[in-house]
Amino acid sequence: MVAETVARFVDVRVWAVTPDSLTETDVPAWVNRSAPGATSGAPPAVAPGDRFHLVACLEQAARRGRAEAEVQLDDDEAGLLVVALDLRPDHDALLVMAGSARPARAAVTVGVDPATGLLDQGGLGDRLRAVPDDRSATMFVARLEGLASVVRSAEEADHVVGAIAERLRDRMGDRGWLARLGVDTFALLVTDELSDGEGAQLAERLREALRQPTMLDTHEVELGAAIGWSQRSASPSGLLCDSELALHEAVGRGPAQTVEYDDRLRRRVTRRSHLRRDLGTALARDELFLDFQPVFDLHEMRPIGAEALMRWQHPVYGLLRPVDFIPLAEESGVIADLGWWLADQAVRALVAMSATYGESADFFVAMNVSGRQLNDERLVRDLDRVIMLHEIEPHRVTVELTETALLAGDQGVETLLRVADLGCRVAIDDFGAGFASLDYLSRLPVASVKLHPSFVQRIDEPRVTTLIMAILELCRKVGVEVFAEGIESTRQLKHLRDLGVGSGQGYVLGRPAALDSLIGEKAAAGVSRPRSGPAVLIP
Ligand code: G
Ligand code: G
Ligand code: MN
Repeated sequence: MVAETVARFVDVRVWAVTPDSLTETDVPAWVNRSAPGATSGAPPAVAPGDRFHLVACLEQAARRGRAEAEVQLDDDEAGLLVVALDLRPDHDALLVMAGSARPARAAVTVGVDPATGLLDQGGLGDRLRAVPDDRSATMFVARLEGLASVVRSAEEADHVVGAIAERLRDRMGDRGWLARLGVDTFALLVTDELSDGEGAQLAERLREALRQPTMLDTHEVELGAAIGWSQRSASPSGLLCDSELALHEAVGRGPAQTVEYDDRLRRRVTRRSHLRRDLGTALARDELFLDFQPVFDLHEMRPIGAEALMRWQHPVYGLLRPVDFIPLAEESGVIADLGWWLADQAVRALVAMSATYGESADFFVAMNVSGRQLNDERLVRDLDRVIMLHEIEPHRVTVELTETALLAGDQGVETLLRVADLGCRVAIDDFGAGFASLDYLSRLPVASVKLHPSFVQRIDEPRVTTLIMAILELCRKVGVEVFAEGIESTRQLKHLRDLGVGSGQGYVLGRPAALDSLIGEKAAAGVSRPRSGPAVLIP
């Protein structure tokens, strides 16, 4: 970094190097030997060909004791730069430090974050490269949470970050090199050998130091932090990448998380990025299909409908379930592009199943929609078209959504009203798991709720039984149907029936399965089927 910087400039002059005891062989004649800040005549320019030599000499000097140098760099674009180099023997390389008092057209410091005086990314990179191969290195990267929501201006942000940096220096400065990598991101590079568990402790200390309240105007602000950290990796730049990857993971896991890097994490992240990449073409390659889980009338014990559950037969990773790819499809927006396909497949299956299960004109199909789809006008349009195309009655299509889907945007309620206007049914999935379920019952055109499976799992607990009864009563009064989900035993089934739960689904009644295995290959013709592929997951 120093070498690159020095080489970049048009005119390099070394104003001073201390200590004075350095000899001509340490630092050749192009150095003005007077102390930093002296005003004697300008030193000669260092010829471009000599600049790497200069850097080598300065490094050499630093090996023998702490040295400081002021280097003037004349840049075509930026004008005159004066940087002070702080050279320390224990780190075996150059560190470019804070600015100098020497007047210059533009005083810029290299390697240091001007707002906090901590190292910047370049400075940290220098330190990192200077760590000998046989020396241990641990990198912590911490990101403040919610800085943007507590400050109202760049000045306030600088004030808060400055105060936090000050505390970091006080509390952690003795443990290693501190840097600021972005507006709200700090790093700590430790080059001592850490004992078992010490890394995690340091991460905690770092979080504590960051979390201390800062006065802002008349009130205190306290910020949490996400932390990623990593020990020695194959290359110095790898260490920073690894800890940033761990930080990214920590941020994704929720507030105030700490994640230590390991190779499995990288494999997972790699897998995720492959899946995100491949999602775009999964449909065109015919890799997506729907499984269907029958929904039963619990009293008459006959199927009254089916829930469509998306699957992805990935050419490398094998059969994937929605948890593996739906969140990615939502992030990338691809989920909204799948809307037509999903609705069309679900309704085709509905038609095929009705032919098999026969008599009931009310047999329904339920499809899950995500928050992204609720914020996309195509959902209503696609449903409308698919219903017309296959000439089915709209109430035979149920749109299932979770609370999270509703929280994803403000267009959701509007969309659901239009879905209900079409005549489709709206069901709230995982009912009772969230905190706003009752609010939705009052505001949305809800036809049914699907009890969260935990109610069924814990149905033997008296409080849970009471809760289910209360929900049934409540829903009956507002005309909302109640479905049970995750029914796994006949005992649970009987209990639910006794309580008066009319319909439900679960492994004991029928597992999600490909359409042709439910109704036979012939009847299922016209609906996408799983193609054979690796059944085993390749990590
Ligand atoms: O059986 P399973 O692991 O398939 O389903 C897990 C969850 O994935 C279900 O609770 C459902 O909410 C979600 N899911 C399944 N299929 C779809 C789909 O087509 N779209 C969306 N948005 N979610 C789905
Ligand atoms: O959309 P929803 O989250 O309700 O999707 C239902 C999910 O529950 C699917 O992943 C399905 O595979 C799963 N599932 C269906 N029946 C059972 C069951 O009886 N037990 C368990 N553990 N999971 C089930
Ligand atoms: Mn569902």
